Amino acid sequence: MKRTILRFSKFLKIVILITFTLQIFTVFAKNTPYESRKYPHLLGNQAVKKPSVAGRLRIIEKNGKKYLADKKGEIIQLRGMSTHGLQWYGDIVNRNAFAALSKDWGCNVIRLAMYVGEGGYASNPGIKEKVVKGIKLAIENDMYVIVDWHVLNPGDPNAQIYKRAKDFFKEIATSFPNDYHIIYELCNEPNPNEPGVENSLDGWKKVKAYAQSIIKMLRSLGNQNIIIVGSPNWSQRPDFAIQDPIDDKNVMYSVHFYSGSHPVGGYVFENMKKAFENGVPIFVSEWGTSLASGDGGPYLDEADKWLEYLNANYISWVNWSLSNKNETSAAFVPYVSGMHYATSLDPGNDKKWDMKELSISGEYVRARIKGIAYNPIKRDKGIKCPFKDLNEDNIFYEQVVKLYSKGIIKGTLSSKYLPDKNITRAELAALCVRLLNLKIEKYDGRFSDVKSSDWYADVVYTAYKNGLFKQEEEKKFFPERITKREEVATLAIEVYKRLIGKLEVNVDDIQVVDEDLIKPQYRECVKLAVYLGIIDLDSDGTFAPSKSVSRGEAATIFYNVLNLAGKL
Ligand code: IDC
Repeated sequence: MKRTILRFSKFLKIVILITFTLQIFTVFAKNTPYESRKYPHLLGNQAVKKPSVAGRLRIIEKNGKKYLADKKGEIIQLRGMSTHGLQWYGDIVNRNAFAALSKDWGCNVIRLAMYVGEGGYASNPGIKEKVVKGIKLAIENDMYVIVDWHVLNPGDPNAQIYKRAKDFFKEIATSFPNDYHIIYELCNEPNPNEPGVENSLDGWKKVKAYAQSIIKMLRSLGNQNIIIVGSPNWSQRPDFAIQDPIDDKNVMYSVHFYSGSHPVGGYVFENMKKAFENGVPIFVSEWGTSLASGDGGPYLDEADKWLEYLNANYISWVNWSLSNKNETSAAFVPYVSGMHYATSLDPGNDKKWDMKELSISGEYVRARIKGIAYNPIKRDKGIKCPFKDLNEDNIFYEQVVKLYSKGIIKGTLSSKYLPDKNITRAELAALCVRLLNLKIEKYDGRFSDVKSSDWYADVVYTAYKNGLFKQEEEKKFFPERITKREEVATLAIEVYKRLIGKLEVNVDDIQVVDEDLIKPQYRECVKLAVYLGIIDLDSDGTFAPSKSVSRGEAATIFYNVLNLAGKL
């Protein structure tokens, strides 16, 4: 009996031990961020040292590869943010923002993107003061600072518009003689835009000639700072420097990528890897979580893959951008009509930005700079369906609530959405104006059938002013008229085009059974809308162009438009 009890208690002990161990494992697995299992180099930031510790930067060689190193010759990694164009989002250059970026975000570098074209330095040389202030604030806040001469359009850094480059760099270098915080980036992105440089060794030679003359000037002033040089095809060809490098021991070559357009293993990545493995010092001075347009996405999984490689190889990186523009790559929440205000680029005295003020991209990049796990805050929550006549079973529910959450559909007095009611021209005007975030224009009373007191007076006028609707009669808008499928399809394509910039699709091969019934002026857009999946054909392949469109269907159509444009 005693032996059985003994044996039993031993058995019990083992069971308890196993259960306990299993529990520890599950707790551990639950608390282990996915990064440490998939991408071990995304966590931690040991090599991200501040200038007060790391001092003057230089390039060192180790096993045939070149790395950025601190004053002791130890490898260092810079991680930080780039401003957007200073001529547009220059308000970011303020004391509170720089303090927050350094302390709360853990940046040890900031990049000042000084456009030359597009209203930048060439036409507005006063913008230089933003750069000077930015340098001072970066130094005060213990960050390195990249002075970026933002060559973008045109693409040849030797083009006439960039003629003051050397003078500009000379002025900065004389104002801050050999200050080790500063890194000079001589040409953001050489590219083929006229007058441009081609993506070839010849194109590289033009960039190199431009860079060499500025480097020579800087070195003759006794400046030893790190200098970053761009390469053809929007700084995607650092590999040209394998065979044809610039003769200077502190020059690095930039690589720019956008994770939605440039996958790991693709062209840009492979060019970078080849260059790096062949002893070219690489600096990723601009990358984004979006498509190359700056919008769409975000593509965070692909960004993880890139950063894993960069961190594992101590390649420095800087993310685009510190703005509250309504584009995915922007780090701060933008103004969205009816939904939220834009985040201020000044977080306030001794404050930092709240997570809710950061965009998805901003929140993600902050975690990656700090090297902490990315645990996104919940967004879009708390938005309950305000319409009593729409429950989750309704086929339009998801689309209507999503558009409501984005401020595109507003609540109604009756708290009903009336999904089956036909949509009117005025209601469509309101949808499109909000969807495109157009500035609301005050109605001037021009239409005999629109009174200033009508709820839609201003949106109808705004839509008219922005050319969204074709006018049949000069003095009438027909606000209460219901719209046909062919008209809505055409409007949807117009809105889509404005969201993405351009649209090139050949509609010749697209089949619609009742094509002859579509009015000629709508035919192309209807086919496009069908092709893009914005609006569906019936199961028999007909489009039924003259049928009306319900409010639920309209919500779905414009939901599709937003989704396709990467703006949901
Ligand atoms: C983009 C901005 C966008 C602006 C556009 C043109 O995000 O708001 O309208 O420039 O000025 C780059 C450029 C950088 C681009 C960015 C995204 O260096 O200026 O910013 N990008 O398109 N290279 C690849 C992508």
